[in-house]
Amino acid sequence: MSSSLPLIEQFQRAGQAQVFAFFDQLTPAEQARLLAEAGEIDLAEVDRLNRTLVAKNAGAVGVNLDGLAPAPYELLPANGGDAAAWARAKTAGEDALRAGRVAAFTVAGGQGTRLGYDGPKGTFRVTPVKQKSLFQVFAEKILAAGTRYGKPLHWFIMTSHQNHAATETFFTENNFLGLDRARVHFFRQGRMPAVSFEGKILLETKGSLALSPDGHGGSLRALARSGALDLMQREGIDTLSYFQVDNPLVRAIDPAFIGWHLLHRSEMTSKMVPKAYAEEKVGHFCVQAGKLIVVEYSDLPMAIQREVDAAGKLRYLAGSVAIHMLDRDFIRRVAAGGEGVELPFHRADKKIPTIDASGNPVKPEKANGVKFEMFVFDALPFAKNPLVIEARRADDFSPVKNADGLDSPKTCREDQLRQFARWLNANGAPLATDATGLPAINFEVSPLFGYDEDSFASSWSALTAKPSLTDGLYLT
Ligand code: UD2
Repeated sequence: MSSSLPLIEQFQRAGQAQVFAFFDQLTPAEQARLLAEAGEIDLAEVDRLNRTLVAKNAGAVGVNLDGLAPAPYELLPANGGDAAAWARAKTAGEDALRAGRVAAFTVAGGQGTRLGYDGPKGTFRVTPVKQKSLFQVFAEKILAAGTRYGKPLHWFIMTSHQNHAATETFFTENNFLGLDRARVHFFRQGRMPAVSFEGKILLETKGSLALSPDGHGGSLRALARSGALDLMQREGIDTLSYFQVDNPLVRAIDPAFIGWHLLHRSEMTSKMVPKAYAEEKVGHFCVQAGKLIVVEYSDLPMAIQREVDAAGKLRYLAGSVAIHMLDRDFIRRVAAGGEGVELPFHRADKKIPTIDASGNPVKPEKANGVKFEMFVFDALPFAKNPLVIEARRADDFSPVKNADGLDSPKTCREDQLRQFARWLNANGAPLATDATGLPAINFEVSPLFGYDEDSFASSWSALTAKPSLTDGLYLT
């Protein structure tokens, strides 16, 4: 116990003595656990966040809107972009894939709370016929791209303390979804303590802290800490294709995106899709003081989100759909911090299960404290030559976030069907659809058959006997 005194004293001196209020009532094992959790906490960081984000005089929480303007982006050729430049980018991306310079990276630390799903979100089933999980869809895209370019890809998956073991078990039980297990790498993101509105670190029980994942921005630190960056370096990988676990439509490995990033010598490149409507809940690519930034929907006043130009088009049209290309050495630089390069934390007021002064559990009905999270897009202003390119929503973005309504399993399934139908129609196999492009039949294309227009076209043209397009068809 004597060796633990300094830690307890540090908490007392930092005004956080409540963390150990019940210490004497705990068993030795519980004491050890609490000390281990407390040892994870950077008290100076908590103190700084309390002063800057939590204290009553912390000033206006939120972003400074001075001099904010919409960010420029590379238009798709179909919308007036430079077709030759896109073709050059695609070739450069394909060369990088053949050279094994690219790895896939999925942030999968969040829980499917809004979806009402109990389990790692990546294990949620999304495809129309085979009911494949999100992880299965990504695995097959990564496998197929590796085969196409003759270099199997590495896949990094960031988990959280809550779902790490369950995620690993899922992969083990499912034979790594057909991938070589030596190329699939899991690592846990960091945690941050929640604090009360008075800045006191909250206990979840007498012997444990209220800890939560440090946000997807924590992925940059976690990539460094886990040794993933060193592994990339050893393997000759300098580019990471970043996407979220909730979006099965994503072009996980997109040669043109990779090529734009490399040819532009960009340290971080992002995809935008034009916002579908002003209130859509995505971040906005903006420029401010010469820097590219993303302003989250919750931080941009609705009046600004609704501004239109002379042609009636939304001014802040460029929606961030959380798809990025990251340079390995840039990640290392941001993870190391210092020299003004530091991802900021954001404050989120939440209902945090805790205990009262007598140690009884409290299930709050309204927000009782603050969680701190970092966002990966906050790295953009630190990147050299950052770039935004346009993506087609129909080919890159249909997340599963809510149980019903927008961004639900139903909308995502329908968007997958629309994509499969488009690929068939583009290859001379006409499939009747409604006005939104939704086919009348339920069918599925395995990413192993086609994971984008090009790969689908190659596989389809190689089929000597074309299948009949009927309900339940599964192309693999
Ligand atoms: C995110 C973006 C939003 C838009 C949208 C697109 C933020 C703040 N907002 O909104 O601008 O791009 O996505 O779908 O990012 N995750 C972790 N660890 C964490 C927190 C999240 O791994 O600590 C992962 C999570 O598993 C998921 C992704 O990050 O893959 C997004 O998390 P979210 O569901 O909280 O993001 P959302 O929908 O608020």
